[in-house]
Amino acid sequence: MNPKKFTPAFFLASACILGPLSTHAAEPPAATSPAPTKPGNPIFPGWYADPEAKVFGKQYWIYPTYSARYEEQFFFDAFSSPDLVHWTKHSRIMDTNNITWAHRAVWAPAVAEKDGRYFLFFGANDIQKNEQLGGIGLAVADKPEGPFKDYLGKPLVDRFHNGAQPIDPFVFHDDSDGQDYLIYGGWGHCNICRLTKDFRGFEPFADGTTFKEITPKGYVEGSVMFRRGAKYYFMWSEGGWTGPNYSVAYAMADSPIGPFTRIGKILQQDPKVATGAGHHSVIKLPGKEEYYIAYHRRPLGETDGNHRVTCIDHMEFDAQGLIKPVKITFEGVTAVEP
Ligand code: FUB
Repeated sequence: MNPKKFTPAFFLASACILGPLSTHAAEPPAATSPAPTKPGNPIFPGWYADPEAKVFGKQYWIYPTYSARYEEQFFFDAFSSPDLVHWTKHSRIMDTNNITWAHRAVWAPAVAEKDGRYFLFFGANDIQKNEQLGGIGLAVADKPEGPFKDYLGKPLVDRFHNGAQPIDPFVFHDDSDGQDYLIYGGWGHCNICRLTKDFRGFEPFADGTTFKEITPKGYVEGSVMFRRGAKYYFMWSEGGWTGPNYSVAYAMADSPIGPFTRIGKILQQDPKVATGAGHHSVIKLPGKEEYYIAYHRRPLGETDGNHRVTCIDHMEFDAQGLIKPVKITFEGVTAVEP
């Protein structure tokens, strides 16, 4: 399917309107309208959650979960932008037609570029116990827009370790030593694993463990890690994802394996803007100390747990390196090239 472009005027007009999945765009702006410089939140139409935001070359990419009934979650769409304002939809970059073991609840992608290829980690099937088929899978493509095909022919993580449901993968590349880590886990437990160079499996830590638990207090799911200076920031979602209190908290440590002590919440609902703000990712502008947070939230007054929309706002640090509470907005951010 051809990519579909979205104009910011649509979002400025509709940002405050509560409604179901929108498939129709507003009239294009008149020729005399000033060029829009902000996308408004949400940044594109549709029910999309768990946004994984990346910069690949001169493009921003967002890989979200299609937020619907589990049986309808058998594919991923992606969105690209040159400036965080104008977004193009890439439909069905991966679907379970070519992932034999995955059939439902395809969730929360994480995408990593390695040696010119793009690896998409995802959760599938929402397994409840080890006897079920599913877990965290891996697909690969030659381009960020796919098409992504099964890489392993089976899940990469196919069972519970340390109580962690195998969902919500995140790939952390530590540029201090070149090691790639898979960090993942639902049901209140988080594991970190050292990925092998070919991403086909794991190699143990020095102490012999492969699935190392790093769960901080309050952790529910949706892990994110990045390094800023010498500090490792670990972020996660708290609360129930269908409710208003879903939120994001964080910790800092001197190593990717912690120990991580919860510092506080930095993203949550705002009664004037939206509820259930959580499951995020972080964009850093290459070469600059400028950060953005991509996250999902629920429109005010909405009670359907699946009505989650993708938004971007600024994320800032104080002089001590602590993350300041994020102000969630309808306006979004100003156009900026990566
Ligand atoms: O979107 C499905 C699930 O909801 C994700 O895996 C969780 O993190 C929550 O956002």
